[in-house]
Amino acid sequence: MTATIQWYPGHMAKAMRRLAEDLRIVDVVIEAVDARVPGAGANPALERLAARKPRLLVLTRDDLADPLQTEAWLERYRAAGRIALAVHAKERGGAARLKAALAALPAQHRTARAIVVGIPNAGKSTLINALVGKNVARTEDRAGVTRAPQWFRVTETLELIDTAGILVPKIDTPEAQWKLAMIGAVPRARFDAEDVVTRFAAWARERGFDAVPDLETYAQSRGFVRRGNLVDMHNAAWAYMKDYNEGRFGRLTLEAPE
Ligand SMILES: Nc1nc2c(ncn2[C@@H]2O[C@H](COP(=O)(O)OP(=O)(O)OP(=O)(O)O)[C@@H](O)[C@H]2O)c(=O)[nH]1
Ligand SMILES: [Mg+2]
Repeated sequence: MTATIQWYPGHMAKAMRRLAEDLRIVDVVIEAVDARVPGAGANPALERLAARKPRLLVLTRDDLADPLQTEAWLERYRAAGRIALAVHAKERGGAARLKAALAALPAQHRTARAIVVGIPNAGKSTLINALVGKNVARTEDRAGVTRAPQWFRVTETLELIDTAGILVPKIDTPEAQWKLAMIGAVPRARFDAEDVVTRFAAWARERGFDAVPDLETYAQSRGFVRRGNLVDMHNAAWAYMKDYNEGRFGRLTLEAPE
């Protein structure tokens, strides 16, 4: 059950300390946040750790998020004086806009060292690949792919450090918990997929998102039925999450700006 999830594995505490060190030696901070969960998917510790650095906030997975919600979030960031953009990092256009946003930062930061930070699976390594223009950093759709910080040269004048995703030590609400699990930010061994999917489907039903099936219906229709007509809810739940993360139920943002 979600309530018993242990959210903060030991290596994340270590990564957090390492992040504080790395932040000291960089000129620019690129913060990757999944556009579907911009609230719970941000790391509030950055406000303190990176307060004095120029920061670029990148809403990732623009292609999977609701465009109106993304616009609302971007407006909110801009109102707060932050530089923010949304990208589909696997598209050429996304990479170009990201480069333009970096180039538009104050001149002294263009010849620079930049760090890419964010929660697990936010798309940090994919942003690096987009900036470098080839697949130099390993990416995969699960939390905890990048384990140790790694430097990459983007241009003669720009170096980037990719970092391991870090979850906040305490995730306040059950809503934030299932949402972060749903987008793949929580290591798979640390939550119950059936529980997470059930909460997601209930959330979608409340909002009238008809393209989102409940788990039982999904399991039946996708043939997750075992001998004796038993429904294999466990494997169905994992397939369901994968489908959501590939946009099969439409572009759904899980949090609106307050
Ligand atoms: N659809 C879509 N998928 C994306 C986008 N950006 C990244 N991904 C996918 O999201 C998954 C995770 O991306 P990564 O770059 O490995 O994420 P990360 O933040 O480096 O993850 P960790 O190293 O585990 O913390 C990969 O399967 C990427 O292909 C995007 O803009 N759109
Ligand atoms: Mg990574």
